[in-house]
Amino acid sequence: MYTQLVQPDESSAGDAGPEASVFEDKIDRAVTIEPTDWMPEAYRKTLLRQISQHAHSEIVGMLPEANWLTRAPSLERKLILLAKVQDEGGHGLYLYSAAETLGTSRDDMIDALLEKRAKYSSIFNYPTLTWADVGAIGWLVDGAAIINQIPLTQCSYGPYARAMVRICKEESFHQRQGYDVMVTLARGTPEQHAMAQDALDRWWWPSVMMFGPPDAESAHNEQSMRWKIKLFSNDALRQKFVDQTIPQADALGLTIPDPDLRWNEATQHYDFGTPDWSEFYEVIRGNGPCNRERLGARRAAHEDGAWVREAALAYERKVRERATA
Ligand code: FAQ
Repeated sequence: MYTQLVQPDESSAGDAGPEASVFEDKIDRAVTIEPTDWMPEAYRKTLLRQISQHAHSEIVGMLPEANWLTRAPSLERKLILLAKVQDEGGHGLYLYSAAETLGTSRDDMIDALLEKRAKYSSIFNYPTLTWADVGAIGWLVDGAAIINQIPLTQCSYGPYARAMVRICKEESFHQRQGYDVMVTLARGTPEQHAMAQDALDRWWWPSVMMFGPPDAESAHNEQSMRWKIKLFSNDALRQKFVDQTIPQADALGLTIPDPDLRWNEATQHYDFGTPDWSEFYEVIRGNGPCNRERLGARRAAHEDGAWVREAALAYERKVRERATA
C-alpha cells in the first residue's frame, strides 16, 4: 500500500533463458553477482531501490546529530561527533557509488530524494532535543544499523556487500561513542540521568520501527530474501536488536519504555510490545515531526553546492580539452 512494488511482469519468473539459470545458480551457491553479470531487471530495480534509499538515509542521517556539533559539551566530544558525522557522509558516497554500478547516476538518485520519489529511513525524521539524543542515536540507531547491516556484508550483490564491510566497522565506533555518552549521563547528576532516560523514552520505539514493517506487511521481504539481498527478515533482526539492547539498558540503569517487555524462558528471547505502526506509516509518507525540515536542509545544501558541481565539471572539461589539444 505504501510501497514501490516491483510489477509482476518485471519478476524473475519472466526471465527464463540460460542467463537466468546461471544467475539463480550463483544465488544458490552464494557466489556474488557483479555489475557486468546478467541479472533480472527486477533484481536490479530492487537493489537500486534499497541501496539508494540506504545512501539517502546516510546523508539525511547526518542532519539530526550535526545539529549538536556547535553545542557539544567539550572539545573532545565535538571532535568525536564531527568524525562520526563525516563518516556518515562517506557512507553515503560509498553507497551512491555502489548504486551507480546498477546503471543510474547520482544526480538521478538525488533528484528522486529531493522530489520525494525515494524514501530514506524513518528514524531521521525525529528531532534531537538535548545532548542525550546524540548518545541515544549512537547507542540505539547505530546499534540497530549494525544489526541490520552486518548481514548485508554477505548479500548477493558484490559492490553493496563490499561497501558494507567498511561501513559496519565505522558503525561499531559510532555505537560505542553513543553508548559512552549514555554511560556518562546515566552515571552523572540526577538531572543528567533524567536527560538520558528522556532520550531513551523518545528514541526507543522509532529505533524498533527502523527495521521496517512487520514481516506480514513487508512488501519486499520474501523476494529480497530469496535473492539474498536481505539475509534475515525485518522481524528477525528487530528481535535481535531488542535481545541485545535490554542488557545494555540494564547496565545503564535506564528503563525501556515498554510495559510488555519480559524475558521469555521458553523462547530464550524478550517478548515486547507492538510499536505504533500508524506512526511509522505516517512518517514514511512524509508526515513525521521533521520530514519537511530534513528535505528542506537537503534541498538548500544541493542548491548551495551547485557552484561546486559546476566548477568540477568545468575543470574536467579543461583537462579533457588539454589532453586532446
Ligand atoms: N524507513 O518491504 P519492506 C543508518 C519502506 S542507515 C523508511 O520491508 P525492504 C546509519 C520500504 O522502503 C539506516 N522506509 O522494505 C546511520 C518499502 O517502501 P518502498 C538505513 C522504510 O526494503 C546512523 C516499504 O517500507 N538503513 O541508520 C523503512 O525489504 C546514524 C515496505 O518495507 C538501510 O537502509 C524505514 N525504516 O526492507 C546514519 C539498510 N522500513 O521502497 C546516520 C538497508 C521499510 O517499496 C546516523 N535497507 N521502509 O517504497 C534495508 O535493510 C531494507 O531496505 C529495510 C526495509 C529493512 C530498511
